[in-house]
Amino acid sequence: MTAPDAARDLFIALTSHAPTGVWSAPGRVNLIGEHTDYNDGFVLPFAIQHRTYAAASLRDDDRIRVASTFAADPVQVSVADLDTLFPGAGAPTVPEWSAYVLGVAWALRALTPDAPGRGFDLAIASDVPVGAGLSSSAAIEGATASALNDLWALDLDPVTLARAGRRAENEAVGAPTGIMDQMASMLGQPDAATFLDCRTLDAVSIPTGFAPAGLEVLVMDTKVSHSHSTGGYRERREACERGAALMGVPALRDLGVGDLPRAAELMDDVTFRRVRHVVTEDQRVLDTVRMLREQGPRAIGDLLIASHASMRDDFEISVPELDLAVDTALATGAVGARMTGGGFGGAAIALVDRDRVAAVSDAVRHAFADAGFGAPHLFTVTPSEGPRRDA
Ligand code: GAF
Repeated sequence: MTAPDAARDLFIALTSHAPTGVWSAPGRVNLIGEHTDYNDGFVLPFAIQHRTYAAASLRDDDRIRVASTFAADPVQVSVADLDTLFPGAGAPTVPEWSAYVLGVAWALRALTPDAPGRGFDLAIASDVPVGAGLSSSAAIEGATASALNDLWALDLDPVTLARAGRRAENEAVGAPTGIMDQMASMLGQPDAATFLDCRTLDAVSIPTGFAPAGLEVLVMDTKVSHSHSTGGYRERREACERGAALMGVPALRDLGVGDLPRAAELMDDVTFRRVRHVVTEDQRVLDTVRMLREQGPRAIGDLLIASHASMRDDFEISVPELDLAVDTALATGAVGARMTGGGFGGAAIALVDRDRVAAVSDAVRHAFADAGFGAPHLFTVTPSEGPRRDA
């Protein structure tokens, strides 16, 4: 069954009637610019064809019922509960999948306190792989925000909806993430990546040119699961904040590669390497945008490779499975490859000639089997559109 049908069927099982509509939002792949978003820096993600669907209707009372194919039981609260459900950053008080939905409802209510928020029923189904670093959570947030924006007649713009999604993630779920994933999902366009300045939230659509160049983006999901509400992500963020404070700047965005020698003198080795990753990664995003514009996607391979090395050696967020996927793809002729997303598991991407996708995929499968790793999930993605109403 397709995900939109699953969302609709689940909605009918929950309510015994058809939904008013079905809304969807995509997951994302980050082409380059990792852990730069919460440093006010640059990112270049694109929305993918995998989407999360929310079938929804308003109710006549103030109850909220949310159901998901991820979970056996629906969650019920009242609209009034939203005001007290998420007191601020910390452990969620509802099951995690529902905190993404209820957190968005809460953030939208906080943004529009005078709007007459009403109860709703909402059922979620998704074909975005969960735990793969492809922003299944931002897709839930985007689908929910789009549904409520229409049902509650809020008329909010995509950037405001993205901010509400991020607020849900930070304060309802308790994951200290940046704004990249929500913006990537909200601003997705076919055949283009979103070049985002995470300080100003200025976004420019950059044609990727993958298809005309005969290239595919192969996702290599290691199936090593990760979570950004726990340890490593938060620690990396704190190291970046420490580095910025030692350099006397508001955020690492304010440093350039020319500042690195001074940074090396001022901080311990670990903090310095975290800073060096972010500063050089910001530069790689700018270089990638320039290369895409001037020479096309074949020219960005070395930047992707350098990005992976920086995450592996300086930021230390890769895992052996990600390194093996990247190394194997490159050894089998990929133009470039790197892990994508927050790290500590999840997926890597490889930019591969269309007629080499099968060979690279076979090589990665064999390398994983030889290393005794679990089988990876391999599939190609294309830059795709942002949220939409499907029915
Ligand atoms: C995760 C976060 F949600 C993003 O905000 C970003 O920091 C990313 O990790 C790393 O680039 O996806």
